[in-house]
Amino acid sequence: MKRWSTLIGRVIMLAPVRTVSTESRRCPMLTVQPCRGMVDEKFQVIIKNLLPNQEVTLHSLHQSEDKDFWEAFGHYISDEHGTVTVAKDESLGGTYEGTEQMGLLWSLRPVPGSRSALRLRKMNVLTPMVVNISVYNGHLSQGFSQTSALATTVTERWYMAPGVQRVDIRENGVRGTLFLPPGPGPYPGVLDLWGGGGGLIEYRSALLASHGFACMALEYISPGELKKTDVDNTYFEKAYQILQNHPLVQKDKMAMLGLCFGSVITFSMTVYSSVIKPQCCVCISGSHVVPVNKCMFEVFEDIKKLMGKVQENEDKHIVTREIILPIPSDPALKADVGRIKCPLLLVNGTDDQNWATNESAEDIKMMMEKAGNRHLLTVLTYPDAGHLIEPPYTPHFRATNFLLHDMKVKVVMLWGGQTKPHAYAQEDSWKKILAFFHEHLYGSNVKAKL
Ligand SMILES: *[C@@H]1O[C@H](CO)[C@@H](O)[C@H](O)[C@H]1NC(C)=O
Ligand SMILES: *[C@@H]1O[C@H](CO)[C@@H](O)[C@H](O)[C@H]1NC(C)=O
Ligand SMILES: CC(=O)N[C@H]1CO[C@H](CO)[C@@H](O)[C@@H]1O
Repeated sequence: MKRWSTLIGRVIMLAPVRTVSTESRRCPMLTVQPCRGMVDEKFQVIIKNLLPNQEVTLHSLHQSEDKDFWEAFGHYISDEHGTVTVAKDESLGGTYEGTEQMGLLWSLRPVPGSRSALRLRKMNVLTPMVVNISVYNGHLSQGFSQTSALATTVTERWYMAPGVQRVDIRENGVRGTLFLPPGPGPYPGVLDLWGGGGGLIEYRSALLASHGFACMALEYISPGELKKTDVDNTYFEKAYQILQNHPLVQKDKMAMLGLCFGSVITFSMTVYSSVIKPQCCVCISGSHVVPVNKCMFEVFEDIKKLMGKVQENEDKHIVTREIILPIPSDPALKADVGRIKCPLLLVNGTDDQNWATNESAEDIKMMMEKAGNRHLLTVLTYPDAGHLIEPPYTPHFRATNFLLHDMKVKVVMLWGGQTKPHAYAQEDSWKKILAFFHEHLYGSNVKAKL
């Protein structure tokens, strides 16, 4: 008896399904390939089995290590076969528009109602960035969490390739993390410096190790505190030597990479140090003004004196690009880049609101021209890119919270840039940075693997 009634129940429940439109027989198929990949690797997102000309929204969702939710989305219309191919089809609206294969990542932003002025940064590179990609019926712009998706795929984005080793460095007072590519080596070495925000930021080094470079992320400003006894020139020299003397590093294939304040140090060390003699340097959003012949504490004291030149825009965001303007003509106030003896790659964005990188690049070019080493300089200029030119597909942050060192003041710093051109700058410059390192450290013109 029981079996029969169950069966009848089933038949009744199934019956209407047979008679309704074809729509309910369709089960959209969403694929993301590779679903586990490197952060600088493109993925292919394809939706199949939709109705022809069906409006759908592709949505990405990420929960950061700080537990904030970030999302991006694009509006699509399927083709006559019921397919959407993100690499070929246009997003008609959303957080990005146009044919943008990686828009679901570079246009990520905090979901409405989040804390303000956030920046997304991966602190633990031993775990991947997890991004859920979903497809929704219709063109939605909000309410994703209350709507059920037609399909979802969980993707992983890694900074550390399989086999890359992460080594803590606490030696001679130096604080850093070394990333070693898989295999016996030896490898060229890259010393990697981030900017004035301080802390130990590992993700770019992990990614460079994934591309075959022994890369050391160096902490040189402890967040929130600077002491007179802190870091001076010898600190960077010690760090450079630790990397250079590592058994898996090729002593005569060394490079420095800096962003913002890290660039200031790169210029200064390359020009003045008798220990730091790299084969090439990359400076992103940097300047040769503010020579670091002083300890970090004194440099920040100097910068504080320039605070009168700091501006606030209508949104109360801090704009610091003016503080080194006009570029001083007094050679004592800037690193003498005419003495640089190795190839130098500068990366700048024309909408940098944090540092006068436009003008610095011009001045560097002039100084090198005069000194006869202009042939060593390559400048990549990106229209409408901001200050924070990071690895590919990192979301664009126009303004974020920032702690002014030693003043214990939290401000919102304006970095600048427009999202789409900034994303382009990140993708293009990364390829060229890798190619530059390959050329000058591996001695070949091997196209960087991307
Ligand atoms: C992503 O999807 C997985 C599997 O469904 C789920 O466990 C996880 O909570 C989702 N992540 C977010 C941020 O919603
Ligand atoms: C940088 O230079 C370009 C071209 O000269 C200019 O349009 C742009 O406004 C400059 N950027 C800033 C932030 O001043
Ligand atoms: C040295 C150099 O090429 N500097 C460039 C930096 O960006 C501005 C804005 O596009 C250019 O005008 C400069 O030539």
